[in-house]
Amino acid sequence: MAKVATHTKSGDKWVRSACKMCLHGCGIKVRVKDGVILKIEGDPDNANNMGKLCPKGQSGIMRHYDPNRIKTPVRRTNPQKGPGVDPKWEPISWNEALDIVGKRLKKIRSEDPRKLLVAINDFQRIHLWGWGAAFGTGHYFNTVGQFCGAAYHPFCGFFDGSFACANDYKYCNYWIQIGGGDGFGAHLHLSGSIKRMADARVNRGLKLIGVDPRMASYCAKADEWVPIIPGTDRAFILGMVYVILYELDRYDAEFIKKYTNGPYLIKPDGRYFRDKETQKPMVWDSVDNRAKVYDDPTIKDFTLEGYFKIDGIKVRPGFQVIKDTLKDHTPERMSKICDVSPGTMRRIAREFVEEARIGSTIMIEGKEYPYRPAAINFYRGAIGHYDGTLDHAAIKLMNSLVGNIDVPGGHLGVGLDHRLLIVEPGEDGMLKPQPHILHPGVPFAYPPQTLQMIEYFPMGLDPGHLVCHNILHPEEWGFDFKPEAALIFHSNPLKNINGYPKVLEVFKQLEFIVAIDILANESTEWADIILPDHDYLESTMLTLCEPPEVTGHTLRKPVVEPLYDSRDGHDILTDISERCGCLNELNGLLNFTMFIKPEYALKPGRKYSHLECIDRMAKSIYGEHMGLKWFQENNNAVRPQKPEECYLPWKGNRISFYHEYFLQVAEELQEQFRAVGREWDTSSYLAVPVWREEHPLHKIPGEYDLYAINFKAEAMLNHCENTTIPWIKELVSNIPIHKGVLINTKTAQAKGIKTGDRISIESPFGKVEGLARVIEEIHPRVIGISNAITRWTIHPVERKMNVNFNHLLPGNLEFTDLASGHQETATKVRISKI
Ligand SMILES: Nc1nc2c(c(=O)[nH]1)N[C@H]1C(S)=C(S)[C@@H](COP(=O)(O)OP(=O)(O)OC[C@H]3O[C@@H](n4cnc5c(=O)[nH]c(N)nc54)[C@H](O)[C@@H]3O)O[C@H]1N2
Ligand SMILES: Nc1nc2c(c(=O)[nH]1)N[C@H]1C(S)=C(S)[C@@H](COP(=O)(O)OP(=O)(O)OC[C@H]3O[C@@H](n4cnc5c(=O)[nH]c(N)nc54)[C@H](O)[C@@H]3O)O[C@H]1N2
Ligand code: SF4
Ligand SMILES: [Mo]
Repeated sequence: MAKVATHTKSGDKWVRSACKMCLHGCGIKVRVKDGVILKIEGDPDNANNMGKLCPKGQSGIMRHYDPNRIKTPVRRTNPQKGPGVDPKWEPISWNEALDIVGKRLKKIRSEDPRKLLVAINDFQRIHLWGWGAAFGTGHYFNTVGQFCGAAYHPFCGFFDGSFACANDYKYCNYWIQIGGGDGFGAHLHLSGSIKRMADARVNRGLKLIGVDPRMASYCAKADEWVPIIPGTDRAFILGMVYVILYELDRYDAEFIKKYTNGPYLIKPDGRYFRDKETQKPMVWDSVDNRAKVYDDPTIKDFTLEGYFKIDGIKVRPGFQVIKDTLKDHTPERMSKICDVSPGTMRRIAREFVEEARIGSTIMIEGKEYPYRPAAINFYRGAIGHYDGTLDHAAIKLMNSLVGNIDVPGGHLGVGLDHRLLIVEPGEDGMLKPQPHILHPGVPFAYPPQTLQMIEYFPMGLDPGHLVCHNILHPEEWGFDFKPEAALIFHSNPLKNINGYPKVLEVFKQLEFIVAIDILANESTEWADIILPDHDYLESTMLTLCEPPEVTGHTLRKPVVEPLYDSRDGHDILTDISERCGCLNELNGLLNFTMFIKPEYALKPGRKYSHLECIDRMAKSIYGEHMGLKWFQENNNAVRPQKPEECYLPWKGNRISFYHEYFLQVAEELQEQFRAVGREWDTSSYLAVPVWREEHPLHKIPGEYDLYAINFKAEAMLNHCENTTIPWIKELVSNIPIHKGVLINTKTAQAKGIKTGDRISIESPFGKVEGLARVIEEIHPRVIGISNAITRWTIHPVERKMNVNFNHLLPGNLEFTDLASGHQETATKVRISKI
């Protein structure tokens, strides 16, 4: 690859750094002349994005020079607060601002730290997310997790020690994509994945099937678009699993026997049948025709199918349990739920199995691996639902059936960071479940200490959408405190948490809000004090966040001097910590969250700058010679993952095929609730994913005749926080899907609605208004709302279309996946012309 020139002939320079216009930190080179940024391009010497840069990355220059940036610390002078109310901020000095914040938070900390809500969300500074724990509070006041990853990350960690997952761009030939923009519009490392996907399609003719209620960009470019009813993807998948098990009878038996617990014998109660003496799970050896412990070296063949009676107990292999459980999930029955025809399910299932080439192998760097070039990829749309854990489990099941998990061409685990997949031996010959890669699991407590009740989601991520409900209804779970202040850092809870009326009420009740941001947004507009952060072109951080295919950090570094009187957000938080008396706790936290080794550990009683912390982090990960200075000179340590890092990485431990572990966790949870005399529904903690009729989305009364979905999976959008950038505004203003509420032609005709009509959209939980946009490319029973029309901030560039989707969602426990904390992200609505 060509080396990036650091100086051009004219004397101006190109500086290498990392992008932060979304979380993924692509390598960039920035042209700077006389201290002014002229252009941002992708860095061809960064193996992550290979010189590519998406529209968001291109537009960073306009974010940097946005005249509306917060330029100094400011204090609110308008005591009135509300959506669109001018805060009348006045500049104050850093010392004064920090003193006000420090004094207020110190008081709260000494009285009851749980009275502070914390919303810290910067994915490129994940090490700061736990700051609340250092302060003494565990509340998670936002929705990162429950809107997108709650039914995703913990399950990935449980399943194969990963944090995320993606199909293998290098070898996959048949790619089913469900409710996620990978390779086209969003999700993991867009700039690189677009290139990888394009290469796969052009060079290998990769076939793509897109499954989405609307024709998202990945569906428009796919070989086939399968429109589907929201929240029913599991029915579609299980219909195909039925075809594989009962009609095609073709699956990768060798993979299931060798690498999973599919052959472990299961008792009628769903739990492992164990050897009396050793307590090890047993399997059936079909050659010797008897049960043996799973690791008995004399096993000649692991049985997957059949029924056995041992000591009077009826047992069957996990595989057989799955097969039996799904015997009524016929394509005909599933079709009635998801509205995909049985014929389509049968055809796609057949193609999938054929393309998976079960039994074939491939040589990579001298080692032979199974070769399974067909896989299902997915994200938020597929699993962002009540029972999202079961949605995820169904997809993993179909992938596992063809043996494509973590093998060339298949469905690969993606790590959160340089640790890649966390592979440790667990119990019973299994890989150790790692559901808590973001932060350690929170022990059971009653009453709960966190307003999101993470104590009750041992296999989940913080359901931040429960915070506001619990503040407003403390009696339901016995909360004996009331938050009075919030610290908001790189976050927009008022805009992003569902159940908007509840969130609004909480904002009204908060007495004091401090924000660390670069701009005003719907939430920071309510702040009493704003402390301006440097932006990404002025600051330093080592970044690496859920990269498919590669690993290694890239250094973000200042390419110009800060434009204004801002400071690095990390240092601001350190100063606040010192003033409110939790500096030692912060240092302890950072040692853990920045992977700092004992020899570089931050010590109590001292303040460390973010640069010192980054230096210690780099040395801890890469060795003494690769500290901050090395990265300042060399920019990145990104390299392709080695085959042994991503293929068959489990070091002899089996992965879960039959999820006995979930039954175990549910039993423990039930015991804990029984002990405190409360009830909790664990009926969705299942070892086998099934379609469950008790889905509150589909039970919303028939007068709400349409489903409503929301999407952000478009290359130019980062959530929608960047619609305040003129280039992005221009782009979205010219693309029809961001011009109004998407309604199918037939549906619009039946309701007498035309493009441009003002319509009301009403769910059982809230009502909004918007302009209709009539299109063909959406399921007739669904309306679609782009995130780009959902905002109302005071920023002068924003379009303020304010079709606030989160107003339509309930923000409560009833619409929450109790196995993961994921909220139901779709709803049902009725619409009418105004
Ligand atoms: N470009 C870009 N990349 C991003 C982000 C970004 O904002 N922009 N954000 C990052 C973050 S935090 C996240 S969470 C991810 C989000 O990445 P994605 O999951 O890709 O994004 P979404 O747009 O939320 O949802 C994806 C798709 O799901 C569809 N969908 C909605 N409901 C359903 C359903 O019930 N079934 C099916 N099959 N599809 C459904 C929507 O129409 C949409 O096309 O991307 C990350 N990367
Ligand atoms: N309706 C609806 N709601 C959603 C979603 C959806 O698809 N639809 N998606 C959900 C998902 S998946 C997620 S992850 C969450 C995301 O929720 P948030 O994490 O709240 O995400 P953003 O809206 O990107 O808000 C981040 C804010 O950070 C600020 N910011 C930007 N750059 C910097 C910086 O350099 N320093 C500092 N200090 N601040 C900065 C900006 O003001 C921006 O508004 O939202 C969820 N909410
Ligand atoms: S994918 Fe994200 S990090 Fe990469 S260029 Fe685009 S906005 Fe920047
Ligand atoms: Mo997200």
